[in-house]
Amino acid sequence: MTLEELLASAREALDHITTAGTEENLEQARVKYLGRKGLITQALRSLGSLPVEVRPQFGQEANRLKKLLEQHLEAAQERLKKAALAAEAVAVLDVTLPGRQQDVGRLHPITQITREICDIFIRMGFQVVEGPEVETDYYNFEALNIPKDHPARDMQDTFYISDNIVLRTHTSPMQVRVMEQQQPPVRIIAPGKTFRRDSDLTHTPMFHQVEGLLVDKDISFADLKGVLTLFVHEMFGPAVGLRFRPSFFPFTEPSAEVDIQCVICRGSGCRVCSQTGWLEILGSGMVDPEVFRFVNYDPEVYVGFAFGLGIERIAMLKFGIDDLRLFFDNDLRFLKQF
Ligand code: 2U9
Repeated sequence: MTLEELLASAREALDHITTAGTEENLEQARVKYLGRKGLITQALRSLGSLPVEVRPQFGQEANRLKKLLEQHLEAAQERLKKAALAAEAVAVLDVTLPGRQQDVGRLHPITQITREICDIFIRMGFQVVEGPEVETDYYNFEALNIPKDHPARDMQDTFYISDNIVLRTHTSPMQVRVMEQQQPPVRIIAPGKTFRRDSDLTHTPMFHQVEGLLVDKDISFADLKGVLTLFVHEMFGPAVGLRFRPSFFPFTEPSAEVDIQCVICRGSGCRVCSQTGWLEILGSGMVDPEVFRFVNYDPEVYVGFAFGLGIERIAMLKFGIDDLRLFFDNDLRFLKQF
């Protein structure tokens, strides 16, 4: 092959490469000129059969042209790939169609209220702890001073997984678990799902609680009243009155239930408060020394108070919802209002 022939081949190759309309055409051009048996490749191979005096120039020229063609080939490949993608996009994407509206989700009202409650206690220095919903009999009952034959076990109508495993009936097992792990001071709240075999207008088999526990030296009932009063005022407003009523729980002694002035009628009496003007929203008390013995806290040194509240009830009062079951029907027309 002469130098002229080589240049003619290269020109022809360049023409094919730059005008190739499809990736297939381009591949044909590559094989024809730059493939193993391609014209340019052959030219380089035939170098040995050329007269010695023309070899260097021919070799140099052939290599330069090979590189040049390879560059053009690469550019053409890129161009055709982009064009193919664009063509595909046009085929599937009609940019004149109106956009699809993206639905924005929101937090379930129970989640919103749980966070609001937790935030109030976090500001008072409490830590949030979460744990298992399936519990042992020991953590759910025994360690909370509720032995096997205790009537409180009936009160709580439990879902049993086996003789010793239950769905927790309150979040109190978490407080026991934390006390097993650390010495006082303890300042925790335990939010979460709880389960009881109960299903009617005012009870669902699954519901939510927040329970709190504070253990330290020199804690008195006045601290309990202070913390819970602040909580009520943060949650329902500083003008809402509250009262502490004696009560009983197996794990606290003395115990008190907390009522707030009815948020619907402001205390004058209505259907929601059964004409009493008061709504029960919290249970509380000083931790029974028996409970401390289970976790090896010295009851002569440490004192504590605990409390519990039902989140659904708080949410119903805050949002003015009159049917508990609405929370769990999953009806977006209801949920979208919060
Ligand atoms: C430990 C010690 C004491 C948690 C408490 C209540 C009172 C209470 C109810 C409120 C409405 C449950 O959801 S509800 O039905 N709870 O009245 N809970 S004191 O006392 C504890 C917890 C853990 C170790």
